[in-house]
Formats: sequence, structure tokens, C-alpha cells
Amino acid sequence: MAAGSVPLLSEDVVPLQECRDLIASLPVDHRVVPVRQYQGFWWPESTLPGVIAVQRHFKSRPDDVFLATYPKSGTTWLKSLAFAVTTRSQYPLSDHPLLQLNPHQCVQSLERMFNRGRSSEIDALPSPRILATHMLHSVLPDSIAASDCRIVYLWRDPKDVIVSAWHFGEKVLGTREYQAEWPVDKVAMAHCEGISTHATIWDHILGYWRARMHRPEKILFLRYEEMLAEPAANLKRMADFLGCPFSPEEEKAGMVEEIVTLCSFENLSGLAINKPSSDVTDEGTKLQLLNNASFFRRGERGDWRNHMSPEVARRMDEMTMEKLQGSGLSF
Ligand code: PAP
Repeated sequence: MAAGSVPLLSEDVVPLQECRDLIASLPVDHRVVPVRQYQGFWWPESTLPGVIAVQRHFKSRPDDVFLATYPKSGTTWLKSLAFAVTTRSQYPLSDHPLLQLNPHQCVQSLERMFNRGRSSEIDALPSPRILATHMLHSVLPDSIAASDCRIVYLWRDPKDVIVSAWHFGEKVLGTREYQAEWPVDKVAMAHCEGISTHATIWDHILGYWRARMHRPEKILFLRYEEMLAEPAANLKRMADFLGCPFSPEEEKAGMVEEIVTLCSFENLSGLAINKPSSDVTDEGTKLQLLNNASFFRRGERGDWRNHMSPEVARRMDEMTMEKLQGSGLSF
């Protein structure tokens, strides 16, 4: 599937008029892309039909696994690792689907599939399903939030998230005017004031963190920077959590390191499937459709230093500390 090759919304998922009327009635902000306020948070208008459709129609299964992230926190990487680790008995690593497909084709994004009228493909997936979501914990349907499903939550230094999203925004909007009008510092400061296209990073993290308090055995927290530093140890944590721990024989045979290498930025970003292809504009949203290469840029920690002023970086760090204070989550 080429990302964005399907219609944005189909009437068989959400009665289109009903959804349109609801969305049209929500507060709107047009400063960057149209965003609407829904259930206490701002959402890109183009993603909202999918979110509402998930809330109304998605039925989880007890053995579902959700990969939850704030956008640009390492979703692509998490998808590849979770897919590789859970399917390792099915595919030899030398001839693996991840060598032919982008990770977003291996693990579907829940609200994106609903947005595109492709929810039946989610229903058709065999159990146990692995699905990804950017939805805040507080807006997940009860069928996920109050269920026994496992959730892997990956978070990342908010400064790097902002920078990654800023580069991505330029690709999606297809214009350099965006970068000129919204330099990184301005985006970051707006984020500190709660102005963002996807709620704030802190609200997102804390929602899942608080949910984890109630069912720690069902929600695993991973950090992008820790995964970069110790990929094998974190992969093993994930495998244990997902109920498919590496056996001593697998460890001895080097399976953990092989999966780490398969899913590494260097390997995935160098594959033909993840190389840039020609950009196309989506008819519905007039935004650039994403090509697979859009999900690979630098894959490092600390790139904020190249884009954010020290003052703004300090402000972001203060916000992170203030927001996380007392939560038990440290940065
Ligand atoms: P999404 O939420 O839109 O799916 P997501 O994958 O979370 O995007 O974010 C992309 C970031 O992950 C990019 O970070 P950067 O802009 O700071 O470089 C991308 O480079 C990084 N990334 C993608 N794949 C990997 C990987 N295999 N290892 C480490 N980082 C990765």
C-alpha cells in the first residue's frame, strides 16, 4: 500500500454527514493547518473523522497490542521492532517483510485506517493484532482503554519531537513558507502555551503514564533515547512484555542483535522501499501525500541543538520538568 493511496473517508465507516456536521460545529484554528478542538484537545481536521470513527466503531480484542506514540516520537521504529519480534518464527530475517515493506505497511495505524475507510482490513487481521495509534489515552474508546489489551508507549525528548515534526510539517505542507512563518522556536513556544496540532506532548505522555498506574502490567513505557543507547536490552523488555521472550538459544544465536540491526535507522532508511518517491498531492486535503522516506530523517537524539535556541530549549525542559513533576516519570 502506498501511503495515502486511498480515499480519506468512506461513508461505510462513519455516516459522512453526521461526522461532517459534528466536525464543522467544533472550534477551529487555521493558523498552520486547520485544527479542531475535540474532547479537550486540538486535532488536525483531516485526522478527526478517523478518531471519531475509531471511538464509535472500533472493537478491540483482548489480545490486541497497541503501539501508542505522540507523532514523531519513534513510531516507525517501534512498529518495525514490534512486528519483527512478534513474527520472528514466521519469517527468516534474511528474507523479511521489513526488507520489502515500509514499517507502516506492516503495522497499521488505527485511526488512519478508519480515516481511509479501511476499517474492514483491521477487522480481517488475525489475532493477535498489532495496531498503532497517536490518540491520547483519554480519547481511546473504552474497548481499548478499559480492556485488557497491552499497550507499548514510546516517548521521546519533546525538543526532538518538535524538531522532527517541524521538518515533517514542511514535507506534508509541501511549502517552505511554513518553515519561514513557523520557525522551530515559535512552534516550541506555542507548544509550551498549549498550542499544537496534536494536543501537547506532555498531555499525551501523562495520559498513558497515569493509565499505567492502574495497570502497570499492561502498559510498557519505552524511551527513544534509551532505545538508542541500549537497543538490545529494550527489545528484550518489549519481547518479555509481549509474551514472546527470547529463548536462551535465540539469544545465543544472536537473534536479538539481528532484529536490532534489521530495524536500525541505517538499515531501514537505506532500503529501496524507503527511498524517496515522487510526491503526490492528496485531493481531499491538498496536502502532500507522504512517501516512505518521510519517516526517516536523522534518527538521532539531540538534533534540537541544530534548530532550537538555548533559551527556548531551556523553556521546553522547564515545561517537561514541571509537567512530569510528581508523576513518578523522570526525564
Ligand atoms: P510518525 O509518528 O509520523 O509515524 P515517527 O516514526 O514517530 O513518525 O517519527 C519519525 C522520527 O523517527 C524521525 O526522527 P528525526 O526527524 O528526528 O530524524 C525518524 O528519523 C525517526 N526514525 C525512523 N525510523 C527510525 C529507526 N529505525 N531508528 C531510529 N529512529 C528512527
